[in-house]
Order: sequence, then C-alpha cells, then structure tokens
Amino acid sequence: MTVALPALIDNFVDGRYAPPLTGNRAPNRNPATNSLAGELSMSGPEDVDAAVGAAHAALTGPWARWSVEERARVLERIADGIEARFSDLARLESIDTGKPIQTAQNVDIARAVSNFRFFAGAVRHTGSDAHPMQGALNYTLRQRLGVVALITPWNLPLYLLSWKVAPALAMGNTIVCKPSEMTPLTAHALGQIAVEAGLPPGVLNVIHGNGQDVGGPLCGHPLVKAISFTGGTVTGHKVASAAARSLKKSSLELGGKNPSLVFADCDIDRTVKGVLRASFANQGQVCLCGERLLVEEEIADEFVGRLAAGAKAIRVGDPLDPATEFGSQVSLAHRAKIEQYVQIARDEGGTVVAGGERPDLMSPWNAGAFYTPTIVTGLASSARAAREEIFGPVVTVHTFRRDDEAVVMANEVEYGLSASIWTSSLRRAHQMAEEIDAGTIWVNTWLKRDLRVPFGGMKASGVGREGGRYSLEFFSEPKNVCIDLT
Ligand code: TXE
Repeated sequence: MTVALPALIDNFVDGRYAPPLTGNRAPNRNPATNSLAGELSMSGPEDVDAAVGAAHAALTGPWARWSVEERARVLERIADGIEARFSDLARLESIDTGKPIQTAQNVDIARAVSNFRFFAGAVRHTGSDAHPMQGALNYTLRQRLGVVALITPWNLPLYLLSWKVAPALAMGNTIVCKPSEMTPLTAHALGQIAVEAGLPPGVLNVIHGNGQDVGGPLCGHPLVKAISFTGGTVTGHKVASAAARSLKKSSLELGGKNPSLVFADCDIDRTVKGVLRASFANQGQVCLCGERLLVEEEIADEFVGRLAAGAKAIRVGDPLDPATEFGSQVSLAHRAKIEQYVQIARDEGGTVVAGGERPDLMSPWNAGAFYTPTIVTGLASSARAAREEIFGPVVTVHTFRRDDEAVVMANEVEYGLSASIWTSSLRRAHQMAEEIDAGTIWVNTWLKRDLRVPFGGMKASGVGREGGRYSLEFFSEPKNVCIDLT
C-alpha cells in the first residue's frame, strides 16, 4: 500500500476527495528545504456547510444502525490501513513538519495506530451506570452527540487527529476534521484509509484551510454539537467563545510552559537524559515540553554543564536521514518567532550556554527552518522568555534552594499543563505532585503515556480531559432513564 505526495491536497467530503468550493489553493511547504509539497485546499464557509451537511446526513444513514462491535471493528480496520501505509505516512509526516523520520515513525504514526486500536477496545469494555431505588430502576444511556468538529495543530498531526477521531467514531458520532493548514498531508491520507475500512460516506470528513475561513465557521455551525480542539491558548479563547455562543460542548487542550524540577538527590545520569528529551523532543514543539528548568542550586552548575554538552551533541540535519535526531522547526515564520524569543532572553540579561543560532547546513537544508537546541541561564523566572510559551527548543534555567520555593516557581506562570519532577525522595515526589498546578505530573520520567488516564491542562492550558473513558464521555450524551417498578 503506498501513499504518494499529493499534488493537490483536496478536501474529503461525503466519502470522496474534491477541490474546495472556493476554488482557492495555497502552497504547502516542506519546512526542511522550503520546497513545495503539494497545493493545499483553502476552503471557506461554503465548504464547511458541505462537510457538516454530509456529516449530518450520515447520522440518519446506515451508520446510525452500526453496533458498538461494528464501530470497534472499523477502528481496527483503520489502524490496519495506517499500518499498511506506515513508512509512507511517516515520510509524509516528516516532509510536512520537518521532524526526523525516526520521530515520525516511532512517535507520530505508531501512536496513531495505537489510538485507533486503544479506543476499539475501550468502547467494547465501557458500560454505564444503573441506580436501583425503592420502587424504581434508573439506568444511564450514553448516546452519540451528532456532528462533532475536530480541530488540530501542526506539531503532531496524525497523532493528535487520531486521538480525537477514534473516540468520536467509537461513540457513533459523525465528524468534520480541520487539520492545521501547516500540516495537511496525513489528514488528507486518512480519507482513503477510512473508505477502505468501510466507513460509510459522510461519517468522516476532512476540510483544509485556515482558522478564519474554516475553523471559525466550523465552530459556529448550528449543526455542530461539540468541538474538540488542540492548539494555542489564544485560539483556544476564540474556539471557547464560539462554542459558548451556541452552547456546544468543547474540550480545549492548549499551550503550556512546563517546568522540569531537578533536585540534588536525583539520579543525575538518568535526569540529564530525561530532561534533554523533555526539552528538545520534536524540536521543542510539543505542548508538554519542559521549557523551564528549575534546578536545585547545589547541583546547578554540574547539571547545566552536562545538559549543555548533551544539547550540543544532538544530531541536527536532514529529517529524512534515519540518523537525524533533531529536524527543522515547522516553518520559517515559527523559527523567526523562536529567534525573537532568544533575542528577548538575551536582552533581558540571559546567557546562551548552548545553541542560540541556526546550524550550518549545506543545500538544500540551508534554506530550511533549522535552529539548534538552546539553553539560556541567568534569567529571572519572571522574564518574558521564562513565562511565555515559545513552543520551540529553548529552555530557560532557574535555581532554587528549598522545595517550597520550587513549587512557587512551578506555579507562577499562567499555564498548567504538565511538569516533571526528578528526585529520589518518594515523600518529596508525592508532595510536589500534589502542590504543582498541572494536569499531568511525571516523576523521574517524561511523556510516559497510558491512554486510559485523564489528559489535559488547567489554567491557560485548557478545559476538559481526554483519554480513555474521559474521551468516550466527552463524545457522548448521558441520559438517565427511570422505570417505575410499582
Ligand atoms: O496553533 P493555533 P498554531 C501553540 C504554540 C504555537 C501556537 C500557535 O504556542 O505557536 O499554539 O500554533 C485552527 N477557530 N501550540 O498556529 O493557531 C488552526 O487552523 C477555529 C500548542 O498551530 O491554535 C489549526 O488547525 N480554529 C499546541 C488549529 O486551530 C482555528 C500545538 C491550531 O491552530 C481558529 C500547536 C479559530 N478562530 C501549537 N484559528 C498544543 N497544545 O499542542 C486557528 N484555528
């Protein structure tokens, strides 16, 4: 099974690919070489109407009569379809995002397969409640919502899209997917995979375009019953406002400015490796990355020295080379944002002890959006670069002397998505986990994920949780039925 780089990245509506009704297209770029990677559909409100209409019509078609088992099986066939195209999809993901092919294979596409297989199992094993009472029996039905909108970002395209598609389908909804206009390729491929898996036309729709012309109209569409959104906090506010105006359910997984807390009693070899990964995975473009390093003063010099040496040793280069560990940022514009923040950090008195510049690469990668893993010391934790989400490979270092000081620093930003704690003290680990305001706390690890757990953030990092039963509950409507037995 092969998936070629499409010349025209069409929408996928009502079971078939079609150009946007707007007739508009825009170049899709490979950020590692700034070369053309297809022409993207730039859709508009009329395309949103067509996609939502197809999804709404499918609610009363054959799909409405599919059993839980039949829905679970189609998720498994979609997983089979992704596996059958594994290396091509990984290549497309790498071309679209600039991430190393090894990351695309081992993280993005592997997790997309896992997401579909996981929710096929989850929906089979999910029951609901019954509440017997004197003279009556109550039972809870969990029914589909209807048409749901799934809006996803550019950093982990198929990984995050499948995380929403699988549970939404598992619960019997029909869906309109709006992938990021920066990274459309694997979402585009999902349409054909769904057809081959036997999903009825209109159940899964994919429309491409920007937030203003597609995302906004989709969130405001009267037939859309819920929105699951992953992206930036600024856009999250817009999505939440649109959902509120029409009383739609919304699940918002937004930005982060996550601390890595390193204590003097940590296993330093393991912690250096773990914090390097937490800081620079996916070129620092994971909402869970640790952009703030809070390190106990007594080991700060040694730890930062070893971390800087590790950062400088990371292999930066051609994303399609299997030996590459660190690819390009997602776009030239995003690299410019990262460079702007490094300059702000320098202006605020920071010292760059690793990275802080573009790598010296030969053609064609010298035209790409490459940067280097960057560590900045000497900044107050109140500095802009230490409080604002950069969403790139830039870590600011801050020291503390006492545990309570570390908690204050961890909680002083507006975000609350995740944190990692590196210590050998169980008491401290549990204490810090309880006191740090974040949706996910890792202890002596990072990004270890069990798909059953609640995933999401608090404060400016979002509203709601997805994962396991949390996803199935989000994508369904509970209904209580009370039967009088007298
Ligand atoms: O996200 P956006 P972008 C953060 C990171 C990044 C920033 C912006 O800081 O720099 O968000 O990245 C669609 N109504 N994260 O531009 O703008 C948009 O087309 C409805 C963290 O990718 O939030 C895209 O499909 N939809 C994040 C999706 O929303 C709208 C991962 C996300 O776009 C819209 C990526 C609107 N008004 C970026 N405007 C994470 N938490 O993982 C845009 N969109």
